[in-house]
Amino acid sequence: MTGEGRKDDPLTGPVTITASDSPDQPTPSPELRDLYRGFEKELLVPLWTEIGDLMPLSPRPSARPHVWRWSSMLPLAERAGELVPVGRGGERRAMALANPGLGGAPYATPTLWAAIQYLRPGENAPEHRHTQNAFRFVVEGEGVWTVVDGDPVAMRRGDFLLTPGWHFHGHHNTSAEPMAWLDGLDIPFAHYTGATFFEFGPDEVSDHSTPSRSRSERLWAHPGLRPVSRAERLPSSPIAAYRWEHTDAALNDQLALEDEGFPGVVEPGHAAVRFTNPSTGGDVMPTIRAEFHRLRPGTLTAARQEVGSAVWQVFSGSGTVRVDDREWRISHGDLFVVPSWAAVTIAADAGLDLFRFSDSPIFERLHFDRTLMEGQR
Ligand code: GTQ
Ligand code: FE2
Repeated sequence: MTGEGRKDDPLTGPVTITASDSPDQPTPSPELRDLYRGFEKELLVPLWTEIGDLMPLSPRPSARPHVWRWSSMLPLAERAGELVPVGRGGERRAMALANPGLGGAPYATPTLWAAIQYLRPGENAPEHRHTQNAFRFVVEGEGVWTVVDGDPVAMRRGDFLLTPGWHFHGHHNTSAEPMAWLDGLDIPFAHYTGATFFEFGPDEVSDHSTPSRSRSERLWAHPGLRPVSRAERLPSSPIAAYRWEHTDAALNDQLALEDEGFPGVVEPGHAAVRFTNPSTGGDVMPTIRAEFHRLRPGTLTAARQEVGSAVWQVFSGSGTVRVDDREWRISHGDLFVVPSWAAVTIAADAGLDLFRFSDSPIFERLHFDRTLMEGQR
């Protein structure tokens, strides 16, 4: 809505409903002005003044393409480690990406939260559980165990770890080094839709043991195998940790097969895997899709548009990313946001590994999903 700005009294103040840029607006008249004043008094908004914003020909999201530099975020996280305790109340020393198009809210996109979390040696982030689905991705370091419903899960470089909604979780750093990692959650989606519940758990994580594999992995993380005793379709993946060695090997094999003349890659020089829920074959959690992409040296991906938003993090290598009319050089740890329907292309220098997460499962479930690949217009 454009116009004069709302004054306190809807009866005597200026009419703020204006014809804006939509065609076929009625001719201004004192009667029309009274009609619009009546709408305002009754908290009604006529569609004919709003249609351009509400029903554009293609998505016009408020979120903007943006990049956050790991080299800028990490020193701030370290400083927060010195100045800000972690414990009950704040719960986590997590610093969220605030998309410049979302009015200062701590949201990377309208649906997704992305944050750098920081835990110093010996520190303990208390247990809690919430409706929101969460994951961790480890771009560097190790030494923290996240305890998910009593199951201690080691966090190491390259690992992708799950904390699906309503599972208790706390983190503790048993090593001599601080550790920083990426958190991804559906906090904005849950917040807007009024779907959030939260419960405190013990102040100390329930189990301080440090096994290299979690119980969940021992039960569920064997390729192509599921325990026969567990036949149900679970809403979220029961695998608490997807280990880097498996992700790396899968990507290496895709590229090796391409060399041998077999199909399997997304496009020439572009291998990718999606993390899945072994009980369904679908996405790891109801609201979040997660993938890992590997580009050979010199690969340029075809432009791709998709309904729904995504956040990418560079794991290793360097390159250039273009999102609509924005372009950035990217390297280790850098995060960038691709808003809904923005066209993204990525070019690798001497190879590029990227982690990506998105809200696609929401849109697919609602049949709002749509994609467009360059050359298929
Ligand atoms: O680690 O439990 O970045 O609850 C935001 C909310 C991390 C967590 C975040 C959380 C957590
Ligand atoms: Fe949490």
